[in-house]
Amino acid sequence: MDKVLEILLESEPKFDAVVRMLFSRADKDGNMTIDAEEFRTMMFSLANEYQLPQPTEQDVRETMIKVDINRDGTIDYSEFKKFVRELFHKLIDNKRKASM
Ligand SMILES: [Ca+2]
Ligand SMILES: [Ca+2]
Repeated sequence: MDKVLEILLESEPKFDAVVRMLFSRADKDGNMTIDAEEFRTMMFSLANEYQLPQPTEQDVRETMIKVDINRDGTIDYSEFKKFVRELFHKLIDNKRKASM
């Protein structure tokens, strides 16, 4: 799986396609922003999908604050893209550490 993530990070069009897919999946009401509740749902489903430890409610709140760069209380596409990039880097690092 880490190889797939590395390939995605190397290819901007591929990465963008994945970010778009994740964004539209997280944006349940389709208003092109991810609010706190949508973000929370997404954090839990990502943890399931990538076999990560389930985040706590506090993790979710703290992550939301970090991701919401302009502090308008919602996550827009560019904020989301930065978040996914960091998340993928973190997943790759975790994998590397686990295999050492
Ligand atoms: Ca929304
Ligand atoms: Ca924002």
